[in-house]
Amino acid sequence: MSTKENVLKVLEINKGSTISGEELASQLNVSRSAIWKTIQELRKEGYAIDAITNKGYCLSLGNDVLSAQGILPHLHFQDISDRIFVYKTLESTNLTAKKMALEGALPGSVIIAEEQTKGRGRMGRSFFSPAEGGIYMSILLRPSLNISKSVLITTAASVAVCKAIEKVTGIRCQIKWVNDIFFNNKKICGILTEAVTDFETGHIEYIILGIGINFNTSNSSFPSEIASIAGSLLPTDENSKSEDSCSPSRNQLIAEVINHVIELNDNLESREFLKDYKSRSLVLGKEIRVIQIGDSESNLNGNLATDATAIDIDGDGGLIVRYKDGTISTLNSGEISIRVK
Ligand code: BT5
Repeated sequence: MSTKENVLKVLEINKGSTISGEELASQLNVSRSAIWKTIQELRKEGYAIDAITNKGYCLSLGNDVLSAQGILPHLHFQDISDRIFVYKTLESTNLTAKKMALEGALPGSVIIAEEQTKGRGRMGRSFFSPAEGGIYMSILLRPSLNISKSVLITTAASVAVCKAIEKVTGIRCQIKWVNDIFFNNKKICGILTEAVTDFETGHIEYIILGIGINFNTSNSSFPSEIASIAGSLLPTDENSKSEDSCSPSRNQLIAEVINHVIELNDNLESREFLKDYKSRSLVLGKEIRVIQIGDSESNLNGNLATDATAIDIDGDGGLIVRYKDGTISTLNSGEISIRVK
């Protein structure tokens, strides 16, 4: 680790408390002037570090720059501590994760960006990923079950994200089948699960679990096309943006998402999380409209857009629906969208 990473690590562990330059220097076995230089560099990168006369340096509790060092103190699985990669800007964390997987990255690797320039949704849609206030992350997982059960992975991930959000913020979110997380009737998170296949064998090597969360994205920043549907977990307006030092941090939430995803992924077969999934469902018991891919979403009267009632979630995360003619069917494909009416 570089001196900068080491200094940041010690400051993150002591976040909110002061640590003297002398102590930092002796802990890290470098000179005090090296510490001073490093602190200046970190400040330039946006870290809120106070220098308190005769006491030392203090990373402010309100500091929320994303970093591996900020995530690690909250991570339960220290065996992946060297697989957390944080970037300022990426086209798409899923895309980078895919490249890294093909270059041999280990399972449990997590790719995080402060901003995405080409954030991806399902079926070629885009995910708005501005630089401030969002969380964009992709986790590389080894599939522990047949790919035909891939909906189950997205299902488990939705529950993992909801549990992490609840732990860090106290907010209870709801899930719209299959991959959208809602708070106050607004979409605050989307999940995109993709597979990396071995070219020669056709075997699925990795699942890339992409998660985008509007954490404290300013409501006024959403582009007009999604302004009425998108929301933020900790809704902020430029005027009311909280500087509260006790507010939860993105680093903390990222760590909890990783903790919960790994825990649930290791126990997918038990399907215990389905109970939680159902209790958070926004669609069960509701009238919905089922839209098949290829069907224009702007033309909902096309043949493939059908009205139904959502009646249950099956053991593999599929949505069981009853159509108007009484036919019962299970929706499994990721190539289907639903609208709650
Ligand atoms: C999703 O697709 O919601 C999956 C989004 C996954 C994003 C993560 S970020 C990290 C990783 N890297 C990536 O490149 N992607 C993943 P879908 O269900 O297709 O929803 C997309 C639709 O949601 C868009 O067509 C918009 O209507 C809406 N939308 C776009 N950006 C949004 C945002 N920031 N918040 C809420 N809704 C949004």
